[in-house]
Amino acid sequence: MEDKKTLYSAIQPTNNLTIGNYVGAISNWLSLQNDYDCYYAIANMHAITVRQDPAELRRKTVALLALYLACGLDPQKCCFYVQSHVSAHAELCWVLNTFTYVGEMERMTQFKDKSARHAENVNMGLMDYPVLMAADILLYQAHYVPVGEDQRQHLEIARDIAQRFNNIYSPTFTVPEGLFLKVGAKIGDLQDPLKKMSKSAENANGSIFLTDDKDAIIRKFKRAVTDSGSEILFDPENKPGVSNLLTIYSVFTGKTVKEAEADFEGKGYGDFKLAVGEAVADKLAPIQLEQQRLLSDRGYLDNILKEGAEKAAYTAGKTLRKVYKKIGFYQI
Ligand code: ATP
Ligand code: LTN
Repeated sequence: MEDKKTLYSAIQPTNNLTIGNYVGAISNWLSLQNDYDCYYAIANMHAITVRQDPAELRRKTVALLALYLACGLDPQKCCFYVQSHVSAHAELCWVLNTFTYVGEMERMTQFKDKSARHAENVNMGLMDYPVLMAADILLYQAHYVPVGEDQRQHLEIARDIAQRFNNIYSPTFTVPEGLFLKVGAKIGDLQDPLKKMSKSAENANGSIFLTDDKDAIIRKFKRAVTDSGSEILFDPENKPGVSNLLTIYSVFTGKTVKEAEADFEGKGYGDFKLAVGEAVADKLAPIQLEQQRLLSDRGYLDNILKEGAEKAAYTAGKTLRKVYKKIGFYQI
């Protein structure tokens, strides 16, 4: 047990999750939970970098825990906790800020995107987002961080900050590695497959939410853009729409992309889109039911979060104390 490597990841409790989050993050976590010491956080401190309604943020926080469990993540194997319940995150973030350059943060793609989208509220937190994410990861001495492709740049920064600190003092942080899926690390928007499917996209027809019912799912897949030609082949460069749908189909049915292609040999786009929609709807229906069932047992969920916060605070506290000692914070 003791020699398992540590794995860390988190999702923000903003909006409803999309199948992009499911495929890029949660489906990957599921396959890793048996082999690693896993920490899966609910990143509510990251969420407030864009304005949130307080009641909704509270509701979405427990809903996300219920979703983690409904998807099959096991509280016996994983530590689930809410980021704001462990004060070490904010504390280490402050220290790491002094090892991060303003120019580095200004160059982050997500910062540029989000500042353009929320031009009325380009707050310091939005810019500091990657440093808080580095603090999350480094506090747990995580070896691996399974995330979608869009987080690659943030992970690089976390590695840079860790190495910078280790070089100035002495080895303190494990330098984390990203774990990206070969297939599914970037699910495209159904209306614009070159863009990532996003929780906060303007056009809701491009995203399938995990809360969507079967009718909505089938309708959105039927409207999904495909490519010229009529063959159903995996070729992301020339057929981004079809390849995106094949990826989704393969993850939701557990088939390889080759097997998925074979299922649709000689078939038309109409049949194909319907089959993808049905595969997704069939997989999501029991998850949705289980999430609702879990949400009616708030005591059980709160208990998981309480135990999770205790375990997380213990691990994070050890790293934070080491850091405070190395940088010369007076201890009593
Ligand atoms: P928002 O659109 O509100 O910025 P988001 O959809 O990017 O949010 P996050 O909470 O930022 O969601 O990300 C949660 C996880 O889902 C991360 O690991 C991220 O890389 C992954 N992810 C998000 N979108 C996709 C996608 N389209 N394809 C694959 N993985 C994704
Ligand atoms: N920024 C991440 C969510 C996140 C995260 C983390 C992921 C916050 N802290 C630490 C991995 C490790 C995102 O997916 N948008």
